[in-house]
Amino acid sequence: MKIAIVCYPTFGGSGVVATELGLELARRGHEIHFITYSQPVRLSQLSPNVHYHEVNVPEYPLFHYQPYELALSSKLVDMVKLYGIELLHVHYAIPHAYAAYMAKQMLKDEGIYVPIVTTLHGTDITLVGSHPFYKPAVAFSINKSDIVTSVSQSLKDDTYRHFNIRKEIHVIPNFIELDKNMKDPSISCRRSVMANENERILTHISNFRKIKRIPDVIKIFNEVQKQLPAKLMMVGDGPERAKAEKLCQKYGISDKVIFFGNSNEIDQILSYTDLFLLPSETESFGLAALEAMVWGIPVISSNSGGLPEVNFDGISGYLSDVGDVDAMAANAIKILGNETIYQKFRKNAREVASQFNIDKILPLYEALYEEALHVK
Ligand code: GMT
Repeated sequence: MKIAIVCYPTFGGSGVVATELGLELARRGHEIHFITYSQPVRLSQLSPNVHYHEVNVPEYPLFHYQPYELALSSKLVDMVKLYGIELLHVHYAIPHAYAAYMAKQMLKDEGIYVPIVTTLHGTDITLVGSHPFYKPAVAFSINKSDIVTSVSQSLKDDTYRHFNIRKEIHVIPNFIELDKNMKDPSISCRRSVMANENERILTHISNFRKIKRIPDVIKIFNEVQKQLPAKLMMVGDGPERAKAEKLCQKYGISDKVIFFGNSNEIDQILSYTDLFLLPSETESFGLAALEAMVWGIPVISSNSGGLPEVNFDGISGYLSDVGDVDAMAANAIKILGNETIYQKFRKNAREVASQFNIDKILPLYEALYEEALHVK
């Protein structure tokens, strides 16, 4: 199939999922066209079946806001015509599903039919999309998509709760490539650079937005490091970072916490991590937790949104109520404080992660693509 993938190219989970999906589809022989405003972060190597088309939005002083949707829908029309693209798979409803619908209508006018598959990722529904300023347009574009998927049952339920959706929503969980990380020869253990031999390494990875509850990460770590020697790796960047750095100063633990900023060395950092922290207010899925679990890293998370669908309580880690820092710290110490328990959680985390292997998930998308091509 010739498939266009539209996504946010930045460090967000939706862009990562879209990119990894496109790359795997290309490996399986599909022709993939990434269409977005800059090269997706994980799209470092272009393979024979992968194309990347940049959406340019010309700056014009009259426009207070540059019209990205317009530029994107025009680009989609041009690329469909030029490459004979058969299907548009858009990740994140805003504004991608909306722009895809416009492109579809323009193409229809020229006698070209191209179906739309929309994947909902979370904040497009729970945070931004349900805002009254966007809600009618988001509901409209979901209803006008030919196929709609969501990355968890929890997000599916939220979507039906927030919007008047008449379409069936198919749950297709996010995925990982179980063996890819392990095979990467560039990954060598540089644990000693980060921590002493006797110190446990805890890691948090996110975009440091309020919804991630970054102060909770610091508070949990502060409690843990009082009980056992430990270091905290903070990976990512965003509005809550400065607050987190101040909190570390306040607790007198600045020398035990490393702020990496956005990093392309996630796998390296995870390769020497002992425990992953994700105390978010909500997560539609929690891809970062899954990426940690592949490395056999137990996860301490909140029990909100889709997290219980990824991190299994008492098996791959522990889940607690949002904001219950004490319980999260106690669970972290329980896992890290006993080697036998710790090894059991490590094994379980990897086993749970294997349920999300790309081999199992990708055919679900392919089946829906086939269905979309036949709905006309
Ligand atoms: O977590 C974010 O703020 C980024 C956001 C995104 O759109 O990239 O992540 C969402 O999509 C990811 C991939 O499907 C999910 O793993 C995240 O849980 C989800 N974030 C939220 O629901 C807050």
